[in-house]
Amino acid sequence: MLVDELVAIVGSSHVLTADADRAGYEQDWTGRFAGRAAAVVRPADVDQVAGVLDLCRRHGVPLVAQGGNTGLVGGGVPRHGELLLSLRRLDEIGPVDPVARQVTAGAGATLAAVQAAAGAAGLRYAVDLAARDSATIGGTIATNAGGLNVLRYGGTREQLLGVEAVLGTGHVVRHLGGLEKDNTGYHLPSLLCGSEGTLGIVTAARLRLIARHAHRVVALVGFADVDAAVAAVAAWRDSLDALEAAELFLDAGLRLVCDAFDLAPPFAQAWPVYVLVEVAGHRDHTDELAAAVASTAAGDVAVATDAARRQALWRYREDHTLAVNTLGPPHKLDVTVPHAALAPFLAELPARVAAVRPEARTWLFGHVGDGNIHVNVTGVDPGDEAVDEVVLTHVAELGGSISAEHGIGTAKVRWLHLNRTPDELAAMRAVKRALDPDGVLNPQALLPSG
Ligand code: 2HG
Ligand code: ZN
Repeated sequence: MLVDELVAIVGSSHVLTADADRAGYEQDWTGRFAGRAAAVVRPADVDQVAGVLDLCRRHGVPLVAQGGNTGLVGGGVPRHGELLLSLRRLDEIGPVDPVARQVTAGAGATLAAVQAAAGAAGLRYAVDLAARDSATIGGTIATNAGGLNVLRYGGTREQLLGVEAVLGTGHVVRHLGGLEKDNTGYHLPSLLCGSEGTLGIVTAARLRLIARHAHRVVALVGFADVDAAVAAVAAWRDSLDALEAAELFLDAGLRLVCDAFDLAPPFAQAWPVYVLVEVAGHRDHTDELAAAVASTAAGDVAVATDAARRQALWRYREDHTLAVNTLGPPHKLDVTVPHAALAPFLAELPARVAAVRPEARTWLFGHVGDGNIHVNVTGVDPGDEAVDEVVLTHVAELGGSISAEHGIGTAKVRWLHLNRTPDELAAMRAVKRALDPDGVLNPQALLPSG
């Protein structure tokens, strides 16, 4: 009956019920989180999304929204038999307004497609991340995705001038005028951004674009230890106004990437810690970057200005996710650590993990410029949460965040209380009840039941 009603809304070719058709939507990219969807439905526009949501409310059917299925916290797959609503068909990108520097993109447009549209108009979209070819605008809004350039431009929320969304109440809100200054009440885009599909389903967004810089330089720098690397990044954050990214990885991760993808290592000598730093501007910042690197305790340095060589250096960092997954589904603990605690955190964490699971391997990499470390742990069963408990508790004790940029999803619900007070959780539940009164929107994600 549900399927018949879905077919009436979106047409039979967009309601997937056969196992083979549904499989790609039912399991997350890492292989850690999976479920069996009631069905997969692929609406074409906001009216069809509203129709599906209305159906879910009438029948009390829970619903999980999905974009490119690149989420890493089990928030976009039907782990509890929900209806899976894929937004990928809503992939239209409107004309770029080069004067206001804005574009309207459908929820299903990929980050790469938005970047290409912005690029064709001589502009750029500030949010960039390794999964750019699959990750969608809707998914990045749902999770308030961060990525590589947060230290200069902020995360997704900072780029969001307006959204179109179907709320759990059934109301369609649409505020896509793109006025930079617009203090006319509650800022629903900010509320929906990071709400992980629990309050409404974003169907389109008005995005701020930024200037495309003519000069871009990447340096990969080896360091003898994490103290030296973290101190160097702090110095660069102060001295380099054109700093776009500061990424860290360790020697073991580099070797894993080189082995997995048959890459030559960057230097003849191995260094315990590597930092990749990128600057970009309307003028050439190469000399400034070289001077900034020389003034730290840097070891070997590789500098790249042309696109191919820059990309080759980035691969050592960006391919960590793919390389780690060759070892089996990892536990992904995406955390922020206060800058002052970063060096001891990185140095001591593997031992803390080994104390509870000696067979585990800990991989540390991430956006060190904004304190965001991607703790990946392999060699532990997907359902064994002992390591998650140790790492997240430790991060909270340090004053850090248990989710820097991936969200809470279903994976971290039981630890949300480490970062949020009972009063904050009560306020969030009140918002949830107001905007999703029937409790159909991603009910297992984000908020612990109160
Ligand atoms: C990245 O920064 C992504 O590459 C994925 O956020 C991180 O694989 C991860 O843990
Ligand atoms: Zn990341």
